[in-house]
Amino acid sequence: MKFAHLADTHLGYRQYGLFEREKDFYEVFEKVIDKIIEENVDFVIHSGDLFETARPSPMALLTFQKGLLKLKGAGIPMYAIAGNHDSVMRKGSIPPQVIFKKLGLKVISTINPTYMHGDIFIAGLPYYPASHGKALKSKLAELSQKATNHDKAILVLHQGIDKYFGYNYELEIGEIPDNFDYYALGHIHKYVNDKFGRGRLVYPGSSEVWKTSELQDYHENGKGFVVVDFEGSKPIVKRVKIDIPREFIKKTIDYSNLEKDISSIKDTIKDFDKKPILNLTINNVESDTKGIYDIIKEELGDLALMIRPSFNLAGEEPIDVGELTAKLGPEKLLIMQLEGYGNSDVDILATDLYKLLSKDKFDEAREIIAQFYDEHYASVAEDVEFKTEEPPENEDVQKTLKED
Ligand SMILES: [Mn+2]
Repeated sequence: MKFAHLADTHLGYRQYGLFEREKDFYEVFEKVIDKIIEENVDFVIHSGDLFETARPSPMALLTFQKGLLKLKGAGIPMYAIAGNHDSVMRKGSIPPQVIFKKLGLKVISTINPTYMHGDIFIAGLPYYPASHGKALKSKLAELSQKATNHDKAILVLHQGIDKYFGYNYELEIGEIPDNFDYYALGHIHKYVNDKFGRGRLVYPGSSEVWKTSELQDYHENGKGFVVVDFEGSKPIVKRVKIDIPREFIKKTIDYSNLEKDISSIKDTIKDFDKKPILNLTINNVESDTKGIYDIIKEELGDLALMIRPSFNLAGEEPIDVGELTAKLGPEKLLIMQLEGYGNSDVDILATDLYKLLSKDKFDEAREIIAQFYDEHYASVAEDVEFKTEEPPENEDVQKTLKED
């Protein structure tokens, strides 16, 4: 018995506001599906953040549908939970994964937290925010209790664990039940493969570079998924790397050597199949940063998908790109600045607000803020209700969740 485990595919993510980057994420997902079929596994587990948002675009939905049907054609079912990106923490809301139940997707939810695959017990939960830690821990205790009846058990979660994620975690390693053989985690975008419980705990990492801070892990571990051999007494985990479609190039150049350094970068990237993302640091800049940016753009602009420069003035502490990037235009600049936030819903909110407010449309601006608040933070106001962990009131929703 073999299975594939992947997570954090973030379909629909438009990095830097570029459609090319959105397509890169789709392309890598298609490669993952093909590779999974090649690996001849019995089933697949997706540990959340399948989509970038809880309201994916038709193209993101279709990309997943195509992959799911391909797996189905090969006789490989998929089990999936919702992550923090593809769920809305609101009573009665359902994640986009539910759309695909009729196509065979086995959604692991609070209503349907367990499945049997042959004699393998598969249990899991969707993402729980730290504010619902109590509910999460009591659900985990229930699942752990049920796992005692089975020889082989898998726990599927989309959570940060303190041991691997220094900040913003929802669980401490000691709070995770230790009677499972494999822990199929999602949420942390770097690759983690650790000994835990009766076997292994794995974060396969994101399938594409979702944030530039993931580059170091990408260069060390690559991006991809894992194949788990579940035959023996201990699971055997094999890392399967998938090439991402486009390179990220990071270079430091010196102002005094500008021409030579630029032409060496030109030589490096001129034959690339796909234009790379160029992260450039220019040291010892005297003044005219705009002039330098113009030269870089002139020389490298056609060879790179995006150039992200930062300038360090001679004899001074590093400075931000500042007014220089203003020539990119306010919308692109906004999205670049928000990259660290890593949430394209916020990108959309910011650019929509920019458009409305620059035309003094205050009422419409207020309305989209209220809508955003409702969708992302209303759970805080409904905390008490959510904590009771009752199924959603709406009967239709309940029926959808219960159906197989
Ligand atoms: Mn994620």
